[in-house]
Amino acid sequence: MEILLANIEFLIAGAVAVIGGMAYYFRSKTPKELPPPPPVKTEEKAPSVQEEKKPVAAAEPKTLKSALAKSRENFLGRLESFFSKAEIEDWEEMEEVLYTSDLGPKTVQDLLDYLEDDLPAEARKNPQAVKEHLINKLTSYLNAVSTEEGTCLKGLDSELDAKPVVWMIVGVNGSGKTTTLGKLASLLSQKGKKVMVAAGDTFRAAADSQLRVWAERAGVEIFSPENVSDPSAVAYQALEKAKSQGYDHLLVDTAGRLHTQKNLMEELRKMKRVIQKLVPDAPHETIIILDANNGQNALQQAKEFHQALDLSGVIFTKMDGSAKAGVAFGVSNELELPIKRIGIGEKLEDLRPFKSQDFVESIFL
Ligand SMILES: Nc1nc2c(ncn2[C@@H]2O[C@H](COP(=O)(O)OP(=O)(O)OP(=O)(O)O)[C@@H](O)[C@H]2O)c(=O)[nH]1
Ligand SMILES: [Mg+2]
Repeated sequence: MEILLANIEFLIAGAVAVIGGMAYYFRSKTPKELPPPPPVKTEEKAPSVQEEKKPVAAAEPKTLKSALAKSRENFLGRLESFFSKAEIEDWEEMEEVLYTSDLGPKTVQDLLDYLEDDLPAEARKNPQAVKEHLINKLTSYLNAVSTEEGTCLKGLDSELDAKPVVWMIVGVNGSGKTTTLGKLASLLSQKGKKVMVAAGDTFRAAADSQLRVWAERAGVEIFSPENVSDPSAVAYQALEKAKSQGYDHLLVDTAGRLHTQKNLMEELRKMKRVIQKLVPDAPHETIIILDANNGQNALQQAKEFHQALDLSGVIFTKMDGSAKAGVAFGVSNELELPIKRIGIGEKLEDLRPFKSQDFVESIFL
């Protein structure tokens, strides 16, 4: 009996010990019961001489080559397997790579016709000869339209005998119209021009405030009447005001629209007609903003907007990070539209002049 009782006592004591141990274990693991971290006394954190904040070096301006790295990889990278061999063995495979690039089918066909006409069959096996001819031809498409005169923005890169110089900025949704317009307004303002921007995007609720931020940043006037929902009316009233108050430039922002939306494209035509009632030779610049990420679709957009509005040029945005910058060759060759600037980032200094040679070298060399 005594032995039995002693065993029971022993078992109870053991169980208590185990339960106690478990309770301690779980308590110690419960986060809310962990002691709070000791308060950090700021005076104790005074930095040593070595730790003192170093002045942050100004970020290096982006280079075109770094911005175009993905397009380079996508274009040249895919062709490199042909160009790096001793001989081009599979011409058709190379054709396929070109057709699946962002040049657009017409430009690829033009290129292939040129290579076949200009290079004897033997030379077409020579990777270096083919590469050289390909690059030269692509460069010639850019050079033909993006000349110094072609890329010139009126009243910014050259003087224009018009007051105000009227700009219409158009394109599909989100391509970068308002941002680019803001950058252009800043550049004009920095040149000492008296600039007004008109909030012709009456469709998107936040459009007005976005344009206002850019106008403030650029130090220019914004025209954004309340309760006017017709974008043509905004453009007309803005132009009346800009004319009567001696503005040098009026930049009209517009709502994004798909090139396939007939009624919205008609709305832009109407805006242009209305502007011309006050200034017959305006708009002096009608620029489509194309997102370089859209590749061949951007080519289609430019085609339709050009048909509707007779564009004066193109600004490609988001060339940084796009793998489809090759579309610039297609736009130049098919539409013969000059590329007036390229956007390689969101900052003002990221709107760069377009230089054919630099562009080609950044992609191919
Ligand atoms: N990385 C990069 N971003 C850009 C560039 N240009 C514009 N963006 C960005 O693209 C986005 C859209 O720009 P918006 O200017 O609002 O485009 P939008 O065409 O006016 O748009 P909607 O008025 O809605 O049709 C914004 O976040 C811009 O900062 C560029 O060159 N590079
Ligand atoms: Mg906008």
